[in-house]
Amino acid sequence: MRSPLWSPGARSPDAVREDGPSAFPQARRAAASNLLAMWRERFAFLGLGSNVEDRLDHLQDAVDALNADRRIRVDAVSSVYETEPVGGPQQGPFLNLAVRVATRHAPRQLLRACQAVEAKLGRVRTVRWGPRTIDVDILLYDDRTVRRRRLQIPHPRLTERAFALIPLIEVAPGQILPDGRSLPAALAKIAPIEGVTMVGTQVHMPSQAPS
Ligand code: A4P
Ligand code: MG
Repeated sequence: MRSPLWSPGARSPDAVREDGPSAFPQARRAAASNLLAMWRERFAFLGLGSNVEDRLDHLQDAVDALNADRRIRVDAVSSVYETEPVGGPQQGPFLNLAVRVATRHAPRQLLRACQAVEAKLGRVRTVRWGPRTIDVDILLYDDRTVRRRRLQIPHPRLTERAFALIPLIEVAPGQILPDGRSLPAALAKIAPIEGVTMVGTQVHMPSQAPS
């Protein structure tokens, strides 16, 4: 039986529980944690390369897979460049690009996320610098320097490589290297540039629609 105090216009005891005094701090806590999460977002710059099978498809799939990680949001995608292989065995030309991501991963977690994308796309490591379905490298993470055995940021060979620097400059135009140099200044050091050609086709920003 309903309590004699209940009337159609009155709030049910359930309603009091749903939006009563205890729900308010919960909503505030959720909003605060969202704000904190956004506050913790950092920009990082990744270099992607592929030189086997359908290279453009691999790049697109990798960009989509990165964005599917809930702690990574792909924020900008550079043009695609066809590039002569640097180092390694004799192999076919690469397609390279760079992306800017907003991420809530710390650097080492971001490396793991990049390697998970490589694994998802079927990358098998045979020879160092050898042919690959996809390579995802962390080029820069905010303005941080990381010197660990398994992770160096900036990427240790970034400033030697036009195939990494040229797309990076597109998505990180004002970025300064931890040593204070601008990216164009680093590129000028390795001029003249050969073996890097912008191709007409593009990799698209991941669809914002939920998959
Ligand atoms: N590692 C350390 N720092 C990083 C970082 N900032 N980002 C370690 C990603 N990985 C980093 O990488 C080997 C190890 O590097 C990882 O286990 C990680 O702990 P890998 O991807 O397994 O192997 P890899 O890519 O063959 O070796 P490496 O030394 O990363 O090669 P690079 O320097 O990435 O060069 N030519 C053209 N035109 N385009 C290319 O994209 N890529 C390479 C690979 C060679 N030549 C190329 C291209
Ligand atoms: Mg690599």
